[in-house]
Amino acid sequence: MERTLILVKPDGVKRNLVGEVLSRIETKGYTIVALKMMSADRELLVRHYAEHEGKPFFEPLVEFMASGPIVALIAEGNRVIEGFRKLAGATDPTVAEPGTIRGDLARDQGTKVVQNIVHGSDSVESATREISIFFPEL
Ligand code: DAT
Ligand code: MG
Repeated sequence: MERTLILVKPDGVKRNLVGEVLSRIETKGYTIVALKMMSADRELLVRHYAEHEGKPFFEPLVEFMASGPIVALIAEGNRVIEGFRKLAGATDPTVAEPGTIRGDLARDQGTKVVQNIVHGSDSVESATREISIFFPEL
């Protein structure tokens, strides 16, 4: 069965949207198989976002993701990687479709990095890599 790494980012936790995000994952029918609230340090975040190193939003992204607690979880189900990306919606919350997490719950805050409530792995390879970063104990 396929697995994906999902994060509720600091903006989602600050705005008390953890329950709303979990509810959308569960209502869709995916199974949450691991879940924790944590503070991500810089070293972990640099590994997680390695593909973006050197981009203008990289430092703001790492700083934002370290700015408060996050919730990390593993969801499981057939095609969950693609399915959660659809639930999350487009990266830019202004153009994310209504009905999606980002389209319904986020907007442009005028910050250097886009704040969009959730992260979801984008491929089987990313999911395996990201799960081992956030859940090394599994
Ligand atoms: P996604 O989270 O949809 O997979 P991504 O992996 O391309 O998007 O980027 C990681 C995060 O970085 C994204 O959720 C928000 C932020 N981001 C992406 N592109 C950006 C940009 N052009 N300007 C500012 N922030 C950006
Ligand atoms: Mg991504």
